[in-house]
Amino acid sequence: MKTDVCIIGAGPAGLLLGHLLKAEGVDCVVIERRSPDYVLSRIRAGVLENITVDLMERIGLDRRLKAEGLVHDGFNLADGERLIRIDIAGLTGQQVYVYGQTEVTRDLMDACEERGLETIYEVEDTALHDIESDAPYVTFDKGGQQQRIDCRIIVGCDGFHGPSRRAIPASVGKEYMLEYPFGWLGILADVPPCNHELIYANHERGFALASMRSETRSRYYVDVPLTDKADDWSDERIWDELAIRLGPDAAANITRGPSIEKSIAPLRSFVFAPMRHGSLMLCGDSAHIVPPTGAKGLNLAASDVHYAAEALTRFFKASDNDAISGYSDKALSRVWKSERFSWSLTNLMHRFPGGGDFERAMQVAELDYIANSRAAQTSIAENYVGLPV
Ligand code: RFL
Ligand code: PHB
Repeated sequence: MKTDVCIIGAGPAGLLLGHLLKAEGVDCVVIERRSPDYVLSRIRAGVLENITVDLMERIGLDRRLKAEGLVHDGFNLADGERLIRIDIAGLTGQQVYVYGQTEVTRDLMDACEERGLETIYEVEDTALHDIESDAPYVTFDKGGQQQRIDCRIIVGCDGFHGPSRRAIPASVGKEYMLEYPFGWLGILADVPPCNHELIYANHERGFALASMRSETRSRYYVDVPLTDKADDWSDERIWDELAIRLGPDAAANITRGPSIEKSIAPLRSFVFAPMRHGSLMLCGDSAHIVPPTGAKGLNLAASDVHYAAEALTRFFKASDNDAISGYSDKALSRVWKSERFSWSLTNLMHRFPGGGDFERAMQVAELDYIANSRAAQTSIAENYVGLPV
């Protein structure tokens, strides 16, 4: 098989890029290790920045998002005593959409056939070849048969564990990694949210987040030691813990119900640079991970895809070679700013094992500063809605 761009991974980054390239008339094929149902079963992000909404709009796949997504004008930081509301609409003139990553992926997946975006699911043993040449290719197994896709550019949208990043020689790339000493236990339940806006809480027993997917579906998180297993946490235990950590006002409004999903995700900050080597470009989690505090992961994947689609369109439609060589610096400049925001909000809102009185006093001082400073709230708000691309 031959195409211009071979995209590895049909998560949000891969499918979004595929649709954007198709719309520009750039030929591409997407390959994916899992089945469509498996991809849709992964419960992940819930808050969409403008860049993600804009891209869905640009490819004409924003109908359901606009109809069913919840528009949020603000969110809250709880410090054990009060709710500090960050009025993102008032401070930035922008809003965010609460609409699950699963739904974004479903909308992108459903449009593939109609738009002629070829996506090959359930491939095995994906391998990248000759990425330092102008004629790279990808091999994989499908149904027991080896296949090969020849292309001009490979884009690795294959997440943190995929093969693309690893195809770049160690002598060329640098990894920046920070692992946090806790994970987030997430629970999804068909109950109304306890508050109409998100609440991120820093309580002496640990972090909690009250989020949602709709008026009738809630998503909650608590931080837990990395040694805990999801089975250690009965639904009752999670609801009890949320009621304490989120504070009495939110607790009074919590509706309990059976979990329909429960899992623990480790928290890490990770950046791989450069995000392009030869004929290989990286987008999304294949190149970077943020801790979920601040909801940047999916949105950062979308901004990479924005830069990559622009570069690839200029390359294929206007023979502009500089577009591709400039991709990494452009994308990384925004990546590092999102990394900074996610890292600083994680540090502000979590109790770290071994954290002493000084660290805690710094959190108290910072939360008090935020509560009383419009400048501090504006800084948080403009990062939360997403920095310009
Ligand atoms: P994805 O979504 O991981 O998609 C990568 C796709 O590549 C496929 N793949 C391969 N395909 C072919 N051949 C191979 N050898 C392959 N190896 C892998 C995978 O099957 C998959 O379909 O990456 P992408 O598209 O870059 O999108 C990024 C977002 O998914 C990610 O940033 C966020 O979901 C991060 N994240 C969260 N972000 C938030 O903003 N809020 C959250 O609450 C939140 N929760 C999460 C998360 C990420 C998690 N992971 C990765 C473990 C919870 C979890 C559990
Ligand atoms: C979610 O709804 O899953 C969610 C929301 C905000 C975050 C992280 C996750 O910061």
